[in-house]
Amino acid sequence: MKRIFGNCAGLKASQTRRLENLYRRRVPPEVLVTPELARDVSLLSHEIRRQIGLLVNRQGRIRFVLVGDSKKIVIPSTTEYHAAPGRLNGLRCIHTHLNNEPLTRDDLTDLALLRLDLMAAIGLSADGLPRTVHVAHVLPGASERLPHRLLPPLSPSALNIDCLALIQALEDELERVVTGRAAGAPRDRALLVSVSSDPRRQSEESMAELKELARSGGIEVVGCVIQQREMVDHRFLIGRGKLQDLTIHALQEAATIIIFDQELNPSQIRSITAQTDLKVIDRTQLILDIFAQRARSREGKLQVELAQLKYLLPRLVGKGTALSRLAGGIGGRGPGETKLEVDRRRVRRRIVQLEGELEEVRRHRRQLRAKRGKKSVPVISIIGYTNAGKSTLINSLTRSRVLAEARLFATLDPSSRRLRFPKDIEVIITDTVGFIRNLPRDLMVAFRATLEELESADLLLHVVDLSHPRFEDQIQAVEAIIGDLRLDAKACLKVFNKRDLVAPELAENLARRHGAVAISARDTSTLPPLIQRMQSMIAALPAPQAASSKIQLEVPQGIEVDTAAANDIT
Ligand SMILES: Nc1nc2c(ncn2[C@@H]2O[C@H](COP(=O)(O)OP(=O)(O)OP(=O)(O)O)[C@@H](O)[C@H]2O)c(=O)[nH]1
Ligand SMILES: [Mg+2]
Repeated sequence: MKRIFGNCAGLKASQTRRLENLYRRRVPPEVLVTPELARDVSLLSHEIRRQIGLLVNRQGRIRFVLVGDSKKIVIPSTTEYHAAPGRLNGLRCIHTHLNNEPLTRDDLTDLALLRLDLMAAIGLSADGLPRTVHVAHVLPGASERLPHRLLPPLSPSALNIDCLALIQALEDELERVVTGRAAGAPRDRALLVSVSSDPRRQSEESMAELKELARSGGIEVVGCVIQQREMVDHRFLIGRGKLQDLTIHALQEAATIIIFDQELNPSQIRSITAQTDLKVIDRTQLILDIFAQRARSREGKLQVELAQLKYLLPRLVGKGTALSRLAGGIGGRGPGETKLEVDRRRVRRRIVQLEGELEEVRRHRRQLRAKRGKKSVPVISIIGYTNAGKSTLINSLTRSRVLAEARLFATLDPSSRRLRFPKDIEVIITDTVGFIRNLPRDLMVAFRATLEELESADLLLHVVDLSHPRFEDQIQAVEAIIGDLRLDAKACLKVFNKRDLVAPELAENLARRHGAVAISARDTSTLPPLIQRMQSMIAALPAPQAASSKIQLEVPQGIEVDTAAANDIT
């Protein structure tokens, strides 16, 4: 005996039996519903004053019999009929409308959200017989909010529309739209969402950065939604209605992932995933995933994996699709090189193991630093917001080729170069991972080995992208992190980069106001004033560094950087 879904309370035994018997009926696959079945369902629905619904598969079998109330019907979550991207879910819904109403907004929302093959309402006449049949189907590639098309109302005697052919045509069209939009690339297509009570401008700027992050992560951004709310819905973060709109928006754009600008807690991720049926991640996870893509050295990989596992651990509860989506991250990349273990116990064990290995790395690095310290070669560390031009600068200074790219977090692994100032002054200059506003805590902790390198710096070069509209906020974000790392007592020189993109007087004024040197890292002819400042700052350092390095203060003509020594020393 098959179960009846919905509101059966108060029905007579004979009525329940008639409902159950509906499971035995068959519908020829090519017709919407037979006139006899339409009539029987209508009369029963009229008798119990409740809507009755049938979910029929493509073989014409009735898979679900539903009972609602006089106004609506609720479709159970048909997880076994999950629609793959570019497909429909294989079920058509045929239900009764007691007063011959047309399809409602709820009906059309169900059609789109559940990706039903078709949605039909049999409108009843006053005597309970079928009067008009309203049919709608999804409309592939539509751009309005509810992507559907209503067919002209059908008479109950003319229900032999060729459903299968129609459904097949729809699927072909859907698939064409999806693959057409995805241009054959298996890249993730993201809808970006920001929900906050911040001022609009702030949300927009933050969204712009999220977009850059997504782009750097190899994700195609198909839409951005900013919602400002006084009160934030704790379960979904975003209001229910808005979430439904979002789901439909995502369907239309064939999005595969939703990325939130705000940090989501584990239960928010789960409920939004369940509701939208899409991969859901937040800004933190996006950054972690980018790091995972970029890490090249063993140390970098260990650190990223540790950060990812620490982020995931509290989010690992139960099993199911939400979990596997969570673990997948962007493009299904697991942490580091190893496939993510979703078993919490194993995750914990792995965390302990990684921490041990990283401790080993740190010890090794401490020894190296100690050795370097004895030789007393001054160390200059380049720091700054991601994409400020740090790697470009080290390349220009040392004529080497550290990867520099117009994407966020191009550099993860630190690299050091020898740099010889004019007249034999030698320093070590290091390039390192870029900073970002709200750097995820787990990352800060995991990257301790890398960041500790900064402790041995004698001078920090804080590179700033002067052409960025929010460069002052970026300076602040970097200074906050320097404070967190307890490096604020170190000598620090601000380097205002990309001055070629800014009006010359403005660059000079800003630099003067901030005590910075304005340069263009791409253009070596702009570097001499910087080299001069670095030299004098190194010279001014307290002993023993300054004493033991052969610093020359005067700048010789035609400053040249020793290229022979520009070799990687790590
Ligand atoms: N116009 C202009 N572009 C620059 C200048 N310096 C760097 N860039 C560009 O800015 C982008 C980022 O440069 P990178 O050197 O990779 O920046 P980074 O600070 O190392 O970035 P991450 O390693 O990602 O944190 C690249 O496309 C560079 O070509 C400059 O002086 N002028
Ligand atoms: Mg870099």
